[in-house]
Amino acid sequence: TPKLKHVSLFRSPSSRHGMAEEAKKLAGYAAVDNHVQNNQVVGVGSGSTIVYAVDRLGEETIILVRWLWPSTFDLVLQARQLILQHGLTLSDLDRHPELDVAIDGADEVDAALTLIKGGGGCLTQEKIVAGCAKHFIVIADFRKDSSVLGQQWKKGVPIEVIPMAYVPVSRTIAKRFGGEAVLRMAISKAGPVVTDNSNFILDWKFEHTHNWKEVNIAIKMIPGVVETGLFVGMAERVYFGMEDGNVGVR
Ligand code: ABF
Repeated sequence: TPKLKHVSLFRSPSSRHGMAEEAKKLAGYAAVDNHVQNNQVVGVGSGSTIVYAVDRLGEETIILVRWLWPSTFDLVLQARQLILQHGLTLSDLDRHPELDVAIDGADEVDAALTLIKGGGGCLTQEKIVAGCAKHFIVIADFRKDSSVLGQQWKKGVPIEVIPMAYVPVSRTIAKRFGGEAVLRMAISKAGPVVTDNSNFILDWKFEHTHNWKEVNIAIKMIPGVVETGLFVGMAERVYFGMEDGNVGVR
């Protein structure tokens, strides 16, 4: 039976930031309450919203899957810490190649449940985990909800690339699809962001909406592209925590 630990979460936060935090919690809790049962194998992604979903799990019988190749990438460490702090069993795809459910955040969600992910730098492993799950559930606050990609998330589509290929890939994307694909730099500006797979990220700032399914396939075919942050036809349901304290479901 689904776990139904009802608590009232909404507390009139004083700022938009406070509202967004409450909204993340609403979404994370709703996803767990509606889709996770005891003794299931659950995959989780990274970011600030997933923290609330993991918080809601709270059962030692639930196993979480995440590929934790030794990495200093902070979001990978964050996921690992979260799992361990909650006393949950850490596993991987070697032991559990099939997941009951995967839950993850997103940077933007359109009307067709197409997602942009990877704003925090993680996308390839998250797409692998989502692809191994029977159900892929997304959680987000109200700021991620849009009818058309690009309305809310202004930083473009993250694309993970093999480091030696970032210039040719960037040129090919601009030539074929327009816009520009910019190498993501570390906040310190000391060098490029290096992903959890030791690759670089291009942020493709597209100029207009596309057929995302076709573009996703076409970009993946460019030599040097590892994965795109476009998740097309993968999300089964999205829970949005809303400003008024309700949960929107798409
Ligand atoms: C990861 O976390 C990324 O794919 C996505 O970019 C980000 C969402 O983070 P947050 O929940 O902090 O907005 O899932």
